[in-house]
Amino acid sequence: MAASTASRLSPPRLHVSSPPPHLPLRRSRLSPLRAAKLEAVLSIGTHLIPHPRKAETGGEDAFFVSTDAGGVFAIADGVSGWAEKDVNPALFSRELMAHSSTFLKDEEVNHDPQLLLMKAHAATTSIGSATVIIAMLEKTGILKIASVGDCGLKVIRKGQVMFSTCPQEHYFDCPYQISSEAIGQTYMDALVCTVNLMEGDMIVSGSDGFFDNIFDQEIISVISESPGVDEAAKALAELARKHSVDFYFDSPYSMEARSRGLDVPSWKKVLGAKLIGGKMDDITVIVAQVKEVMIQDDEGMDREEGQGNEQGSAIAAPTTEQIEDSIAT
Ligand SMILES: [Mn+2]
Repeated sequence: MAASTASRLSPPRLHVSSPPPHLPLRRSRLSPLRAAKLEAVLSIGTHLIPHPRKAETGGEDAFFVSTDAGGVFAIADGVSGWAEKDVNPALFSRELMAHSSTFLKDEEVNHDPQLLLMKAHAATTSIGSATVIIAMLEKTGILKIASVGDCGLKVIRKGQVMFSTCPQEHYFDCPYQISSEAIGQTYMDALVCTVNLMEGDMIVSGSDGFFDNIFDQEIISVISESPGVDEAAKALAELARKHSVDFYFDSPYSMEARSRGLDVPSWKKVLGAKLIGGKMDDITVIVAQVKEVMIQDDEGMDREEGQGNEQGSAIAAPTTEQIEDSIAT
């Protein structure tokens, strides 16, 4: 990416209500009849490792990826408390992702992740609730995000985190959630933002089970050592899983718990005990790299082919291989 695109280095802006400006990523103006233009696309890798005790059922996280526009991905994390009411928490998150995938090309959605969330939520019939994040890349390089709860997304540029979403919660361990019940949140409660991306930027998104068990510096290090997005997603998920079952790892989760005043009983503290450890949970990681591809723009007509993004649209529960991974390790 040319240094002349320094304007896109400006910090991400919160999206309020007006539509984001559609700045061209970079455009060749050699010929009005047969111009070539550059479009931004995502190369996406995913990995899901269920909670160790939920390996057989695949856990309660769900996600999907699509090549629609410049690339789309989403994660939903079924709230596990529903199991106490004899409701399978995976049903709601999986249905929310299935509907999100279905409504991607809906005219009213119009490539707006918040409206996609509205439609997908309205279509659900399962009982339950889920945290959710949806991210869509426009071909101009603008990433649009809608998130309810504590799934997260970070953008890494040149070895530094240059953007990070903030979790939404009612209180510690009780995130905002899209729900089958009126008491839950809706698309109107979503954190909505846009980020201008550059070629080479890496997006790392995940469920809380990922970000509760890994530090930014570890993410940056794994990303820099991985040959591709698939390998990066797998390596990140496996590192977070390793930390999640480590009673002695001082995880982001345990640090956050202490900062909220949670602690071991005082008689244990006298003996030197400290509230530490990872947090066992389903772990979903999506890694996406921003690439520019040259599109022949004949007579001003946009073409969809030749995006260089080989992935089709897919809704995912964990693969058998991933479940076996989590059992074996
Ligand atoms: Mn979770």
